[in-house]
Amino acid sequence: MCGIVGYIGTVSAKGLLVEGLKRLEYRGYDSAGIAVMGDKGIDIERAVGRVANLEGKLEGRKGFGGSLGIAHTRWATHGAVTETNCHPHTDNAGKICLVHNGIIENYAAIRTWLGKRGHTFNSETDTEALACLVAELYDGDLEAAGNAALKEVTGAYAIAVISTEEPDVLVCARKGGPLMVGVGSGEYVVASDPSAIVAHTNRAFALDDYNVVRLTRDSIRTSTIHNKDVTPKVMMLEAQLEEIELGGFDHYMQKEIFEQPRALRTTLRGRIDRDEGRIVLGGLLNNAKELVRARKLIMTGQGTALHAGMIGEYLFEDFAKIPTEVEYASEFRYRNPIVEEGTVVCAISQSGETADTLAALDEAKDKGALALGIVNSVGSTISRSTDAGVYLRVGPEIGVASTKAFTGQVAVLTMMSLFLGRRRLMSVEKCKQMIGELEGVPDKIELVLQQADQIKAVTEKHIEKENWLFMGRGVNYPTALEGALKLKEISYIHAEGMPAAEMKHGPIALITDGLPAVFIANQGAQYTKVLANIAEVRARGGHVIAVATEGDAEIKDHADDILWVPEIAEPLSPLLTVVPLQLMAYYAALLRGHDVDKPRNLAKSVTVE
Ligand code: UD2
Ligand code: GLU
Ligand code: MG
Repeated sequence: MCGIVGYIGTVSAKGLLVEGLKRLEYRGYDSAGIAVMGDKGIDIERAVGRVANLEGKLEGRKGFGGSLGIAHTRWATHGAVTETNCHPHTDNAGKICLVHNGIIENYAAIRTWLGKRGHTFNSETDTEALACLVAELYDGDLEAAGNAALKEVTGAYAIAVISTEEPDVLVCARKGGPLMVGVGSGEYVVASDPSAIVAHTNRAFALDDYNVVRLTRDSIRTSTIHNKDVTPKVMMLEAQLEEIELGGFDHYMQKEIFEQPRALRTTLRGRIDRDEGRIVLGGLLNNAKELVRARKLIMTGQGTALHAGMIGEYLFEDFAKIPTEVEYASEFRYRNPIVEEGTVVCAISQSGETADTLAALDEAKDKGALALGIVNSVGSTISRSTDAGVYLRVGPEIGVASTKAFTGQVAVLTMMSLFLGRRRLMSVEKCKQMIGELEGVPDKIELVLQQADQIKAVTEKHIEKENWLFMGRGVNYPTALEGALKLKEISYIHAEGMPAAEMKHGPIALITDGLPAVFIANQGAQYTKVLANIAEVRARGGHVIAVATEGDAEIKDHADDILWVPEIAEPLSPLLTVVPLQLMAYYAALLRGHDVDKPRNLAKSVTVE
């Protein structure tokens, strides 16, 4: 996930590209860079941090007067957030210059092949390998070299590339990553989404997968990477800028809930070996031996990340049979915890900057634990402070209430527990079965999302109620906590989550007529126990909203409202059951008129203890 802008035309490219980057910054914001074709080669500037940092660096610089250029805002997947890893990337000779959105999956093989042909690499990125590959295959025609290179590449990408050998040509291509071409008079603007285009022209077309466009100031050719001509459908862009950045959604939280299927496919991509029934986590390989011998795991985090860790506890104990505990990072840090030999601490954080979690990590490391990170933001402080870890790859999360990072964390914890389980006691068959279930999750989430209107209607029925309860058992007890947290965070409705059996030990006193009680009542080992807990609530006038498995006829006699999720193996079910709860919280905030993306008193990344 990142933003690409390219320009070829008659005016100076610099200002236009920086302006475009600012519009695309929401797509990725760990670093930014720009390249402009000059008389004596390509002018390049790159900076870690926001686009404003790049702008600052450009102020003092000469050059950058050209009217052909490319630019990029990065959300790192391969290599830390450093200036060396920033795009644009060039080949050794500085002949080819390229920006890239996405992942080149076979980049390691490409690098090895290029290494034998004398190429060297400065960065850790997959992108630099592609720049060098284009250079290696270049024979006087940038478009042809691009096509030849892309035929060798697996993965998802959008790219824009220029060459000193053809200073009046811009070539762009896509497979998987979005790319639009704005058609002006004597100028073209390409960008990851229309927000960077509409300021210049409202005529544009979207590039299709495996298509390449070659642009000069007075010509345009669109073709497939196999060199067959394509006639693009140029359309008029009418939407408002703000709308475009959200890609048709009203809020980032809504967008992030709905993009979970795609985000999780990226989380899983390349990490599953179906034939062998194994999980391949490159980030853990160096420590595999230590992990297999681990005697105890401690999951730590705060808020939503802690809830993901609680699900992790079930998974690690079930699949890998490793004793696991979960601790609020803030508590772990200050109670002088006992860390025995063979303890592995897993720090979970979307931003990788959570101060409490970082402090817990330092404490654990001081006491000799192996430290793992489960982090979204590449190169963040926590990812750098850990011995090893696994990145979520769900793309930047902007909505303050975490949604896709939560499912990303649970998916990574699932993979980690299978990774270890298979190396310990788990049979190939069982592991294969769970891998199959995990691969089916993105499609099943899509089915849940299709019920959004119905979930909204159920939420609306209870929107006046000031107190809600969320209950579940087993692996869905943390899901109940997460459902309650989401509702609190953005709708400001008081909600409590708890293990369903705990209710009768006190909270049952709260149940009054019509109190909304959300039960995670999907099919699983404790289903009949959940039904009994439901009966206790209904007997006292509570209104039961059940999250249940499609095809469950029995639940209809027990619940007032039902939100359906597809059937799935129980240990993986939180990945589905949490989705209706995320939507309920979203609609509750909306119906109460709150600012969903900027809830009061909350910040996206909590960097104070
Ligand atoms: C990694 C690399 C990728 C490529 C691939 C080769 C990155 C971001 N990814 O992808 O470029 O080299 O391996 O197989 O560079 N890590 C931590 N703490 C954390 C998260 C990650 O130390 O909180 C480490 C992890 O141990 C690994 C690296 O960061 O060394 C990248 O982790 P990953 O999950 O991206 O690993 P992988 O194999 O998918
Ligand atoms: N894989 C590339 C990198 O890590 C591009 C990431 C992006 O889409 O921003 O640099
Ligand atoms: Mg335990």
